[in-house]
Amino acid sequence: MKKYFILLFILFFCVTISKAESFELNSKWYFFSSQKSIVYPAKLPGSIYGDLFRNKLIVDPYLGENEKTLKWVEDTEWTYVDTFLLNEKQLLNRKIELQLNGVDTYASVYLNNELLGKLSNMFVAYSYDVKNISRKLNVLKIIIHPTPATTDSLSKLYSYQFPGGNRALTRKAAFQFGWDFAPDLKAGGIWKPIKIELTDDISDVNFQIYTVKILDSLAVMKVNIEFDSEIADTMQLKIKNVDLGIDLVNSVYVDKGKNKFSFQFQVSKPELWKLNGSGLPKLYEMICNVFENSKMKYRSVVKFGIRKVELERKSDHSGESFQFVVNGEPIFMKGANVVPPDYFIGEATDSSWKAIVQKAASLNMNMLRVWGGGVYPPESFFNECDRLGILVWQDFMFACNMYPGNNLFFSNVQTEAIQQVKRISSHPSLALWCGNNENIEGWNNWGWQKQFKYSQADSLQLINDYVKLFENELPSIVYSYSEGVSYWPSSPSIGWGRKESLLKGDSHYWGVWWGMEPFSVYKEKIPRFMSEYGFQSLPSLASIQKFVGGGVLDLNSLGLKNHQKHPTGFETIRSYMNEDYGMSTNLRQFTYLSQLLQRDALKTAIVAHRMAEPYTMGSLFWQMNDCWPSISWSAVDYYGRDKAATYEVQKLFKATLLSAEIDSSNLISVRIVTDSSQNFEAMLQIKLMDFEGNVRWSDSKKVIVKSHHPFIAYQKQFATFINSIDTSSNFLVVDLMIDDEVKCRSVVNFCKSKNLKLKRPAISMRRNELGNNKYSLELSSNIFAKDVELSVKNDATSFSANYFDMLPNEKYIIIYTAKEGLTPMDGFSIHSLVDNY
Ligand code: BMA
Repeated sequence: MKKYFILLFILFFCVTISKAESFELNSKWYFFSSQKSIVYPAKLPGSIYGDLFRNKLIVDPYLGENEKTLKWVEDTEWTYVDTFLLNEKQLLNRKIELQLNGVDTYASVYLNNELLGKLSNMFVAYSYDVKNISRKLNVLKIIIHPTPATTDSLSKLYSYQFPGGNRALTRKAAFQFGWDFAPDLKAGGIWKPIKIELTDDISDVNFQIYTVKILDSLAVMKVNIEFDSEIADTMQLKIKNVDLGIDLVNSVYVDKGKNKFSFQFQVSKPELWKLNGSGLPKLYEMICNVFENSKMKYRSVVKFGIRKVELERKSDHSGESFQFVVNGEPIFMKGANVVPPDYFIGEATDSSWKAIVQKAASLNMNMLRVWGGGVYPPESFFNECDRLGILVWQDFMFACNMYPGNNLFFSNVQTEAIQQVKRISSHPSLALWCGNNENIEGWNNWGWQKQFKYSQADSLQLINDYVKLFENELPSIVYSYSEGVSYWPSSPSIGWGRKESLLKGDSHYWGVWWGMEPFSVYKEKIPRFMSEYGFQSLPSLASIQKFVGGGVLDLNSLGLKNHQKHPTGFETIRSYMNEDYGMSTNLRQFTYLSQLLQRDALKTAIVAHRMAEPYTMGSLFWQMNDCWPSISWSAVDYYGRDKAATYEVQKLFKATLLSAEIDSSNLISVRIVTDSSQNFEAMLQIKLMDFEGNVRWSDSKKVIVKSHHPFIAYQKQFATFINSIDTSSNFLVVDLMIDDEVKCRSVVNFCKSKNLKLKRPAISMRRNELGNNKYSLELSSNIFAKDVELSVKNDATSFSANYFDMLPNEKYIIIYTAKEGLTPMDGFSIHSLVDNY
């Protein structure tokens, strides 16, 4: 097959547009269970549980213990039916395509009583040419078969059990089989739109633009255009962007069947796509048209950014680096892990996906990792990442398991991977494809071989299948369809119990939480890139009230307990709490203190990671969001309410970070790191104060803060001071000042919070209305107030700062925005740590 290009620079004239017509089948759907004949309206996209709940056929699965009564739904067969009309003109189209973009998971699809196919992968878009069976009135029927029964029967094909159970056998989101932050209700549904596409000639154009290289004032870009053609002919491929002055036409010979064309173009003085915190993520739009004799056959528009992102791994004296180099500069990645925003994934809206990205940007993050136990996010998520300058670490959807390697499974996965890689890869936000979450860590460290009594032959088979998929097939798909995007086989590459995990690769450090180690261990376990670590907390009381589902609201409430899916979750929180904050006796206290603990854990870790730059080049905590109302590691709960950690993370991920700490020999060290590209001069001011505000000692020092260069800005041996003061009622405050303004602050207590001799502060407040539902609060406390929590009824407000320490007689201005339609100060309250003792 010979393809030839003639590069012409001509302006097009006189075009006839015959763009493919497409429409979604999203109305008039109804559904029923195979045992019952009553039909009910269904919503598409959606979920079986969602439809049952909307029709008042089941109780709310997210409420209290309801989950436990609803398992029958996953064992039932459900049928979805839609009727749609095609007019005579539409029926004349040469091709009528039915596209099923996401069905979860095992399903049989019938159009006008003809079986089109059997579906077995929720991550694959299936399409069928239905020209020959289409009529004016069409009936589309999708039968969704129960997952448990299907995977049970599949398991008979294997002589061994898979470590994560039967979920290994199916291409359904792993977390739907129950996870330590999710319920266990496997029924799926039609989770993505179903469309009819009517076309005359070219059925599909996959149009991608990549950055080949960026030179001083020039960027070289590459265009890939791929499509199926029903005819062989000479055609013109045209790309156009007025702002960039690009108007190129390639004349090509198109074969019947699959065609792929590539060519390059240049952009002079490009405005680069930059990361949140590093500049503006400039996006361009390119129009791609395909013409045959001046007749437009297809039109596609792609947004692209001019940027280079590479995962760089180079041997060094300690092991191997692991850093993302963006437009030639290594950048420290600040971010979190993302789970699907709804357990019933078809119920997740575009705005819920976008909200995750918007939150990340507001928390000064520049990377999100999409965890491999969930789903590949929709376009809305990637578009928002493109728009806000957030890089995406994208796992393939495999987690904490070993997977089969037989032909049927393998080819199913190949289709999935090719489709997803093609769909996602040209987004400027995509930084990395990663094979799986914790599969190789599990295989090497979790004792599966013994637990599942694998013979040598079984083990060999399992690991060979692993290598075949994650070390051969997936990287070769990424290489073929995702130009310039790096691939990493498994996150993490080495388990957290092994010292090599700190020398190379990425690390999931779970010694804190799973290993019950103190938070201070984060300071010792410094890896090259920390892609997971975290600590659980309870969501706010307003959220708990919403999901517990009646009864007495306390720690023993069964409705509350059902939302804690970690086997030792409450005990683990309690044990850390006793250590640092002391016992708590009621739910309110437990909630507040659990949030402080989570904040402390993330603070210790993030400071340690950022101060270790460039040895460590990333810190992604577990986990950004929730898939249901849950007691989990999330920073933002299912209802979108922030936790104490959220506010802290926002400070910790700011460009400049200041940290003051006292070690066991009473040495005070003040460290600073900045992501700012400019060095700057600032003043350090250090004060030792008692809780009444008397300054016992102070010092100051001029410092030069160098870009990306963490350093010890101040150090002092404090042993003599410590011996002469009451450590439980004095504290140190360190401010980084520029032009007399405090830019960063660190408050150091000399003993654990539970041992502080806190007194009840009198906090005064003045409120000013700023308009647009915004208010400013001017707060002041007569004495030191620790971990001040501002709240309103239903948490109907977001505050510019919360869970902060107040120095005696200092003014604090907090801006808050009341949620629309809610009385701003309704139920306003101020608590601080002392109220809990
Ligand atoms: C990590 C994740 C998840 C899990 C989390 C908390 O390892 O990969 O599997 O939910 O730990 O236990």
